[in-house]
Amino acid sequence: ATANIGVIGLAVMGSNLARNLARHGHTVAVFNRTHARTLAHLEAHRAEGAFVGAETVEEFVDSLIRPRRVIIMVQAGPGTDAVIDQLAPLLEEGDIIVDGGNAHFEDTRRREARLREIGLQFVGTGISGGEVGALEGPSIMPGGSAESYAALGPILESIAAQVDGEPCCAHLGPDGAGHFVKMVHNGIEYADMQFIAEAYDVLSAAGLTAAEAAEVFREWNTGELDSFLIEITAEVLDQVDATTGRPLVELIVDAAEQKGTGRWTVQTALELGVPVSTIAESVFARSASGDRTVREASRGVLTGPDRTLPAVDRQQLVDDVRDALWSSKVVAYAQGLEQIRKASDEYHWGVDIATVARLWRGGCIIRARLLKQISEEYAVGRLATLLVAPSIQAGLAERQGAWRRVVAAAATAGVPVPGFSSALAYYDTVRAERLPAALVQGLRDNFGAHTYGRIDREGAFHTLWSADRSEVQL
Ligand code: NBP
Repeated sequence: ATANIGVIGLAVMGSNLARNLARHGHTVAVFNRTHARTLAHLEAHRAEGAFVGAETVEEFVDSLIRPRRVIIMVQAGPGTDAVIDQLAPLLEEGDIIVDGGNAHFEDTRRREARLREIGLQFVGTGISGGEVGALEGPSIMPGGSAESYAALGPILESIAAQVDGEPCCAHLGPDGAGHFVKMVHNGIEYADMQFIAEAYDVLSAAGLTAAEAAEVFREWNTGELDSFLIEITAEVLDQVDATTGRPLVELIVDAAEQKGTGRWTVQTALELGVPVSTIAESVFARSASGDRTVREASRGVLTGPDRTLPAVDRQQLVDDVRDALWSSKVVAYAQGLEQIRKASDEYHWGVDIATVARLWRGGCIIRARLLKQISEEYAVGRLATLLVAPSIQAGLAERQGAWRRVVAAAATAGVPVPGFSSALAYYDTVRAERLPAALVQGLRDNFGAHTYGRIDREGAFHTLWSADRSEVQL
């Protein structure tokens, strides 16, 4: 046996991850269900490092030195279970199976528990950065036991993205912690993209062409909004269709698709009782965009303003939209990180939020300059919410006038900004002295005798609504 790590599944992600490992001096055993893919991988990339190709799982396992470390990069779901079922009987106590696919954290918890029973370590790991990241340095979010991380961490850290000399890879907590963090990463990615799309929509309504909007995003990318998604937004907006000469973005069907990790984030948040309203709005915005029947029935029938923004100074509008984008983004991070904190408490994972933000600074799709600031704020101490971290709170105070102007102008002009407005509504909700939830409680007591608390007395109270309307204490 010569290989210190193995990769099963050589589609784009697995192949690139194996190449990244080999380029960093690791001897990588490679196996794919369809052998032709293994041969193609070896043929194309043999010169990049040391690969040991295997035709059978048995051969693959035999080529690994102990403790064996196997990264599974196959289609998430039944594919992962099929590979585990083949692999597990051939492994020995202390060997480590890593699942680098986009698994649901509950599946990871189930697999970890089952494999632990037979003495195997199972590490559910989030890997973000797409195919380029897998090759050049992804953000890696491993769960699993601390013991498995001791044997695996140095290898993963060697291939992860590096920011300020630190790898974007660290142990996050036991069993499903890594995949949970990756899931929320994707949820925040949905929100980030929705905010960017709304920013573009408002700029378009103000008369900017796609090329002019691209220039605005390029400019934003040199400042506080500096991030991968803003960078590629400029690239997409700048793309001109070769046949028509029109901006490509105007020719793309306006129905956003999804693979499901955003939905998982929202479903899980509902169960944990964490309001991730910006992420939910982003998932719903995609669904609404794809609802052809409702859109066709409504277009031209439901009346409203024609997207004409009130005449404003163009530079002022661009700056306002930038501030609305920054503020909304901060709210999405606050909500997503709060979801991770709640799950960590619920499952006793002990996830360090500063570490999560640190791992996201490089390699992944949501990498952004802002994450350094967020990580530093969480490193100072436990925050009830990111929004009250001193530098963030000050940033929001400074930008909220612009944020409100954008939401108000968009509403007046009939430009939908569900992300910006739900972020602002959340901000105003959490800072409110009093909320109309008091009336909701009154209504619940009226029709269902659900009782309410009082601000001036301890205990649960009920008004006898259908009798003499006196109040009883329960
Ligand atoms: P795919 O998700 O397209 O999966 C293809 C691979 O799965 C092939 O190697 C295929 O083998 C293998 N496979 C399947 Br399908 N069913 C199998 C089974 N029952 N037994 C064994 N192997 C099976 O590949 P990918 O796009 O490279 O993604 C791999 C993982 O990484 C996924 O979980 C994905 O969610 C995750 N991920 C992807 C990205 C991305 O940008 N693409 C980013 C982050 C995470 P075959 O060649 O024999 O058909």
